Amino acid sequence: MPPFAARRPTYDNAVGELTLPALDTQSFAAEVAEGLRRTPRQLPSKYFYDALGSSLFDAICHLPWYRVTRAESSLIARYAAAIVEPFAQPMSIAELGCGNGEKLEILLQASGAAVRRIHLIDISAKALEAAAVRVEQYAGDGLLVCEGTYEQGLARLAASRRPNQPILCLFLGSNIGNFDPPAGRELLKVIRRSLREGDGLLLGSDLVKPERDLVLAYDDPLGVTAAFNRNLLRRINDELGGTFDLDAFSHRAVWNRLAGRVESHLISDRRQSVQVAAADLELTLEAGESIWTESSYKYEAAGIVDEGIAAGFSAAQQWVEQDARFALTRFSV
Ligand code: AVI
Repeated sequence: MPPFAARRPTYDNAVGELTLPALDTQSFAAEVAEGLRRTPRQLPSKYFYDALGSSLFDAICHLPWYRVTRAESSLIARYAAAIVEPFAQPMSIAELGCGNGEKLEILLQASGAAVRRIHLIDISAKALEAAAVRVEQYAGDGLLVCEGTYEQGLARLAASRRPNQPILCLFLGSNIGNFDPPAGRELLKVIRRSLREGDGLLLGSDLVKPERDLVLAYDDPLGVTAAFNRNLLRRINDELGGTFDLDAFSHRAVWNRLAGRVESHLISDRRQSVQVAAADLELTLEAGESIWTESSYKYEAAGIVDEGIAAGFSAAQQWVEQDARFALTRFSV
């Protein structure tokens, strides 16, 4: 029995652990084929997070140049009691894209809130395992783990909620920034529709800051973010029979001021042909041609409040870390 399974005493089998099909090999191959045929060529950033990608992301969060995680953690630690204050207790907490669960643990510890149910939703099995081990002791009434997309996790959350137990939904880490604004708006609406009166949403969003800081955050001198980016090609090679030569691609991060996003690219260092067997794909990349792998949108503090209200939430309270320029916004339903 794997150590994770042995350490899950509060698991509620009535709802069950979910491994949902949205991120299976077939979908991965189809999305890779579709993205690489586009102009400009693209790959979906949600596929960064296999076991190695999740570990590389954890390392990014420790880099001095990537301040998102530290800024958000310090806001949560400082304002934990105020964050949970409007919600009737005992409450449930759900985290969309929980990663390793570190920030959720800070909130649970620092707020002292009476929490019955904890719902963990992530596309990375490795991240879910780490998060479950971290927070299971706080889930008086069971831990529900959903390996799937945000939408799948939200549907499961709505279906399995307990009566008279408000839900605080966490969507942290500036994960909203990996959606383009229309898709981000749509996701906020989906979250709002999954919640009821008395519930809340805690949204963490990175803010616009000087270009130099933004580029360093996504192109660090240690090359960890470059490895995180190239790992997507390694994953395609391993899982889809790709022939990408990892040494022949350079990582590039660009601040697109007009669009309000940092773009991450993999630039082909030379003219080269690549095959991806499972995607039935053969392509030729020119020297200097880019594969656009990620967008990280940056917000203005007031703009985030507007987005939440436009999605149907009511009151908002916001805490801003001015030095790193990061905002935590709590919306009520
Ligand atoms: C997970 N996501 C919000 C991170 C971001 O900032 O866009 C992923 C990341 N990519 C490069 N560094 C971090």
